[in-house]
Amino acid sequence: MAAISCRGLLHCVVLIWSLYIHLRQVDARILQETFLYQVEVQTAFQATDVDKNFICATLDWWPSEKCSANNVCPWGGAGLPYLDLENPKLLEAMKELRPLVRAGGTLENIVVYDIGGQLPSEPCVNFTVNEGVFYGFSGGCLTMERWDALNAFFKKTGVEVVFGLNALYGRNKTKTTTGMGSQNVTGPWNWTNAYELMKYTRKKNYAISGWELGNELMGLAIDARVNPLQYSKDLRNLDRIVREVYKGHHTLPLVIAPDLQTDTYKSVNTLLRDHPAIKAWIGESGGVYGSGRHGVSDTFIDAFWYLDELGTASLFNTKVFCRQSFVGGNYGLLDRSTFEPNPDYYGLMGERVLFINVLTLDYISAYAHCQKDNKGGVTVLLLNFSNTTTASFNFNFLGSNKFSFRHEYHMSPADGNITSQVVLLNGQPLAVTSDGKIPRLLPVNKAPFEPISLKPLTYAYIVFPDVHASACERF
Ligand SMILES: *[C@@H]1O[C@H](CO)[C@@H](O)[C@H](O)[C@H]1NC(C)=O
Ligand SMILES: *[C@@H]1O[C@H](CO)[C@@H](O)[C@H](O)[C@H]1NC(C)=O
Ligand SMILES: *[C@@H]1O[C@H](CO)[C@@H](O)[C@H](O)[C@H]1NC(C)=O
Ligand SMILES: *[C@@H]1O[C@H](CO)[C@@H](O)[C@H](O)[C@H]1NC(C)=O
Ligand SMILES: *[C@@H]1O[C@H](CO)[C@@H](O)[C@H](O)[C@H]1NC(C)=O
Ligand SMILES: *[C@@H]1O[C@H](CO)[C@@H](O)[C@H](O)[C@H]1NC(C)=O
Ligand SMILES: CC(=O)N[C@H]1CO[C@H](CO)[C@@H](O)[C@@H]1O
Repeated sequence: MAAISCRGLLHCVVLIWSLYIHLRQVDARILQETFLYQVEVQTAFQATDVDKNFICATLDWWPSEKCSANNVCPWGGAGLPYLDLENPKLLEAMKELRPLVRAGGTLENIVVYDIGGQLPSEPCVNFTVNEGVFYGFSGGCLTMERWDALNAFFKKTGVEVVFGLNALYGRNKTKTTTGMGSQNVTGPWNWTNAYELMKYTRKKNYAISGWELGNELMGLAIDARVNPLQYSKDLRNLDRIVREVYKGHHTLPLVIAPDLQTDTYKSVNTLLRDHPAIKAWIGESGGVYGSGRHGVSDTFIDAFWYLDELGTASLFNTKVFCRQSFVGGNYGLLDRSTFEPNPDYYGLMGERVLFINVLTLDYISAYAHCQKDNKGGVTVLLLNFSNTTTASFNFNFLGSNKFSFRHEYHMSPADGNITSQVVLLNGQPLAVTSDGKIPRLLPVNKAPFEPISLKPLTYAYIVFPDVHASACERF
């Protein structure tokens, strides 16, 4: 639910007045025992904006040998070195969604870049299972042929990319502890290999919009932990080489410090303050730790986590929200063997966020954004967490209340099975066309007097194209 906040006296008066109306309606609702929900959307001013790159998805490094505890190995050929970049369905799905791509993940920390004549001091070999080192794999190599192919793919699909660097390069990766605990690593990051990759990238004119220093190396780190003081020194080196390599370039790529978890990291925070080009953000958010769970994180029901989280994040000034993963593991937006979109792939929310308030929030989540690509329109996402009851909604737009029709996009699972990988839009399955094209999302049109009704455990996008929300007129 969106919190409503007062901005100035006039707004407070409006809000208190509408709250009063609300309370009278609750009264009426209880007395009449109806199930009519009052929804109120503030259209005169916006809550916040999300970044144009808010929707982000990861491409990870895992090889097919990566297995989870229950002996499921969910990566197949979806890792960065192995992904079939020519697959038409993959291309289409990437082109249509155009998320910010975060190329990285746990194994980014150990990958070595093979830059022609500049032989790295660590061997450039494929990943192999090795229980004696961090993350259970040694090796990992990015050849420049593969880097060229990946960048051609990024360019063809029009995505922006941030790349996670090998922050353990030059460090001892031998594991001395067993079990879940992480181990402190000492000594500095050897940045020379990253520097060579960056120079190559600049020379080739590949548009990388951010360079990220390692994956989950602080706080609740996986296997290897770098102390904050050392990390901030490493980050300074990264900042320095980015400035040097991109000297004279029209834009400086971002320098990204991922996964900062608390404000106790004074040195890192000071650095962030002194270097505004360095950003902290949500780098990876898969909902489920360790590659996801087939039958949950790749099915219809996952939307109740993912869309709710996206909605909440958008209200709280999160600039970028990276879904782990675009493809790979059991939490991909695409199925990793067919490259068909999983239900979470489809979405309609825009970039400008509005305040929305639903009376009696039990079981309901609601988010409102300005409609994508249509000035003045509003898109509302409603999720019904109840597995038993259907109810209807009454909309009130504060600031503008005339609309002559609305579009409804009801999302439900195939066969009423919430763990289905097939999502129905208004009762019809969404599936890519035979040539791999993403289906157009077609609404049903409703007149204002027709009730909005949402079945248990389903969600819907309700779009009001002609409500003339003033917060959505200006872009
Ligand atoms: C860092 O790595 C480079 C090769 O990439 C090597 O030549 C150099 O000696 C290393 N530096 C240190 C301090 O180990
Ligand atoms: C490394 O993996 C790539 C891609 O799977 C493969 O083509 C190559 O032959 C492998 N190299 C070695 C030395 O095994
Ligand atoms: C790495 O650390 C392990 C365990 O502390 C140690 O046995 C090994 O000698 C170290 N290797 C190097 C190259 O420093
Ligand atoms: C690892 O470093 C943290 C602080 O960064 C410290 O609290 C902890 O005691 C260290 N662990 C070991 C085994 O040295
Ligand atoms: C609804 O959820 C409750 C609690 O999880 C469960 O006990 C009940 O069986 C579910 N009902 C249906 C119709 O699925
Ligand atoms: C729901 O769909 C999943 C995935 O297709 C399947 O494994 C499961 O058996 C189905 N459940 C029911 C009750 O049909
Ligand atoms: C929008 C909608 O249908 N909401 C229903 C979701 O679940 C709650 C709890 O059962 C119902 O009361 C709502 O009517």
